[in-house]
Amino acid sequence: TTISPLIAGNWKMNGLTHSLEELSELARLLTTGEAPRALVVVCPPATLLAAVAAQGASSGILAGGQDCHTDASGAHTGDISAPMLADAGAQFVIVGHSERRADHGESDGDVRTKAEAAIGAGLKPIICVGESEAQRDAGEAESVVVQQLANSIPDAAAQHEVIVAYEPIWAIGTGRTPSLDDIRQMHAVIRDSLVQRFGGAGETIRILYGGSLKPVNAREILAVDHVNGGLVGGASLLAKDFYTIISAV
Ligand code: G2H
Repeated sequence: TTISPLIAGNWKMNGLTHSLEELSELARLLTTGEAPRALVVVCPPATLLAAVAAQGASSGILAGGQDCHTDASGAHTGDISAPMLADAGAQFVIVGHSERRADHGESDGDVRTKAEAAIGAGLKPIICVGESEAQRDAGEAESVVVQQLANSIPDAAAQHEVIVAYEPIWAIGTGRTPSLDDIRQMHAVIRDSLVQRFGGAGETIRILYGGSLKPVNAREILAVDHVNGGLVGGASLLAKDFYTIISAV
């Protein structure tokens, strides 16, 4: 099965109005250079989502949210629902990023419910999993990730498009990445677990790598078996760097 690659930028809590100039530059690079092989997604802070969706449309840049509430609407001050993200022009939403799991105590069950809410609103959830450094050192990385997959991915993934992002927590924003063999091994384990649960549909789910993906390491990491693209944090903030990563696919 060939899966079309996807590169998503996660701006996290970075980005003011002037950041849209980087988006314009990315659009210029994407439309003047060779057409990218990868689908390109930008997940800005919610304040910029509608602008990114509108401005990205002409260059094929798709917009995504960084989180959504489990409910569609209601008395949840400060939260944003999946239908709101869709209304603002998003087609994707990241759920269960390790920073959400850590900062907001989100459990696998919460992540699964958010992914269901996303699917219900017509969004494609990018469901994040990944082990901590202590778990890797204890030899538990694979069992932890398999457990997170089992509990964070909704059954609806058999009929609806979902994306998995493997982000080892110790590689996030640290400049450290797992070895190519470790990435190959983990992505194979993730693929097996998706196929075991979802059969043929599990063969087609994209598995992204995330964690200190940069222009200097993108080409080799994105070439690893069952790495179907990347989730890029820091290096997605500069158009030039993000474009280099997109072009490395
Ligand atoms: C991992 C990644 C994007 P960074 O969180 O989600 O961030 O590329 O900065 O490590």
